[in-house]
Amino acid sequence: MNKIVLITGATSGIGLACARKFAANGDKLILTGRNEVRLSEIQEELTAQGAEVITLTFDVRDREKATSCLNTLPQDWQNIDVLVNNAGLALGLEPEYEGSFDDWETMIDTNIKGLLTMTRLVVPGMVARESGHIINIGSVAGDAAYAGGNVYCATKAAVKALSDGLRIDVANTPIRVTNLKPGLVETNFSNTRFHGDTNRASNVYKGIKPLTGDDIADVAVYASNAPAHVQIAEVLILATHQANGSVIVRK
Ligand code: NDP
Ligand code: 8X3
Repeated sequence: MNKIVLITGATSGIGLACARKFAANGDKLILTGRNEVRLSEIQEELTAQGAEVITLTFDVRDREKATSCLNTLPQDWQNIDVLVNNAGLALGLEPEYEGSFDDWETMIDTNIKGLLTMTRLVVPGMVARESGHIINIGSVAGDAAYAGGNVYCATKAAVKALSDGLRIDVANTPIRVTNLKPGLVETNFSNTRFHGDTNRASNVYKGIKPLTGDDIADVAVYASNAPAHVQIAEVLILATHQANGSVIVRK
């Protein structure tokens, strides 16, 4: 309780749901994202409910800006207890041999390198304080590739490898590392994937009751609240009629 929680990509979907759930849990929030106006609106919403919130506007791909923003944190906000590496995206669903170089670069730079940047910037303080928790938002997509998922799936497989690697690297400390692997969650994810084609995006969730951002945020808060000797290492969270990244039964 009353931890300092930094969430990347807090302006939408799972990140926003985490902001609301951690705030309701009594935690202090550092909300980061690219959309300054949206961040201010969310800050206003949560402070009206009694939460303490700081916002930082940066793109996780911009290492220098991320570094300088973190350096602006007041002294008593620098001891980040929980890092939620959530910012991420999928772009396209083309076969690997037809994919867009630009889309690949954006996914790799955001989902892998952005996550690594945040980890590199925040975790040394946790190690020095011998306290902390990193919650990475991986995906069922990281367990096995699905048709057209190729590069996105590879980035989420990387999130699993980086979570597992970090867990080994901090095993001699009280720091915990959690990889949350959601399946179908209805957010802005598919709109982004299909470059704003809302019809195509809504078809992704047709005939199945998808997960919500809140469903994932509940697990993140649970992992954070678990007793210090309990490390929720990995959780796969699927919609009930989804069996894996490829098998989705629509009715
Ligand atoms: P949304 O599109 O709703 O939210 C994505 C968030 O990430 C937005 O706040 C977005 O900001 C932010 N973001 C994207 N790129 C950057 C960047 N370069 N720098 C900073 N912020 C960035 O999707 P979700 O909430 O669904 O996605 C959140 C995470 O969950 C992602 O890592 C995704 O891969 C993962 N995930 C999603 C699933 C799903 O089915 N929805 C399932 C499994 C995992 P902006 O608005 O500025 O783009
Ligand atoms: C998002 C879930 O199955 O669309 O990671 O890849 S999926």
